[in-house]
Amino acid sequence: QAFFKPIQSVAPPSATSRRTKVSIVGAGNVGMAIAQTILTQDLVDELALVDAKPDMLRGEMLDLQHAAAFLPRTRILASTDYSVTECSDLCIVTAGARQMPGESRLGLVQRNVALFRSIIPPLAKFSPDSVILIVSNPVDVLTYVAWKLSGFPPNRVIGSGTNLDTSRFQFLLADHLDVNAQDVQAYIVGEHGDSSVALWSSISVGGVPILSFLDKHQIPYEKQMLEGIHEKVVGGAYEVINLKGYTSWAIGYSVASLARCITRDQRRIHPVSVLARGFYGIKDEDIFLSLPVQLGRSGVVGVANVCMTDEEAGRLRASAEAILEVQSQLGI
Ligand code: 6V0
Repeated sequence: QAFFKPIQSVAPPSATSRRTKVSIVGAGNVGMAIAQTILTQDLVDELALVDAKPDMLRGEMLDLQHAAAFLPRTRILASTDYSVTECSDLCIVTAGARQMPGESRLGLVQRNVALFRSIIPPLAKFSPDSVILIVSNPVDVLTYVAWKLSGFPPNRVIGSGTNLDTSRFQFLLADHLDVNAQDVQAYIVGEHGDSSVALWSSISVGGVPILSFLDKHQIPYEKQMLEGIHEKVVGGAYEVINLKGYTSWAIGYSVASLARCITRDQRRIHPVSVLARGFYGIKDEDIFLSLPVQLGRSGVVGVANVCMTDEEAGRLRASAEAILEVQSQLGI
């Protein structure tokens, strides 16, 4: 109860206005970068944080709450108890074990699957109508795991996938062509990471299809140069991790852009990890990988029919195989 009322009530506040709530599980480097970007962009009415470390979590919550005078009004909650996430529109998962020295990729995945068994069912229970967005790595396999553990329809379980790889790609292309990255239409699809696929044939800048323009005007370009740009995209995360220990700002903006599209029903196209069965020649397997999809309040609204060359489609299938190899050993 307030000790003094500075405002004299005239009418009760509207009870009918729709409130938007986002929850983030994992308040580490990535989770907090996402939280801070979402707050500064005025995307939600309520933001809930969950982590296994109660003191650090409370510290992060207070630190953000203390910025209230400089931020749009947002209720910030935090708890180790999942009831704090109740009635979320979007649940973002960044909690994850880190690779230990000498540990295989599969070993890491198996530890993360065990972690997800304690995270996904309570999220699904407290927000049965939400969209679940996985960021923890390996993101494609863990999105599949989250889909299985949640019991949600596939349109409501997505992974941040190659949304970040695509942004790195657009940055490098924009730098190379000396244009604004927002004018570069280009996608990286497939696995988030080593076997990702750059869709060179569909790149355009300001409506100019780049490769067919070069071909038409017989301007020579080196395929090696293109491969070099893709290699920089794949190596981008490793480089940042080697230099500063983790990545945070770009993934924060990348996931906030997805949160905006979903909570505001923006229907924009983002390359994110989705159930790929039935698309681009991926036939029988329940695997998640990134395709350019249209996102809205209900999650995945549709999948874009991008024209791929035979080579690009072949690379996408190879990327699917790489994911399936890990996934098939999980026994989930
Ligand atoms: P971090 O800083 O170690 O944060 C992880 C957080 O998870 C910590 O605060 C832990 O306490 C918490 N946590 C661990 N177990 C649990 C649990 N059972 N319940 C609740 N919280 C728990 O790691 P960081 O934030 O740097 O990275 C998080 C994950 O994001 C990792 O898996 C990264 O590999 C992944 N990234 C994914 C990216 C993508 O593009 N998909 C990009 C960057 C990082």
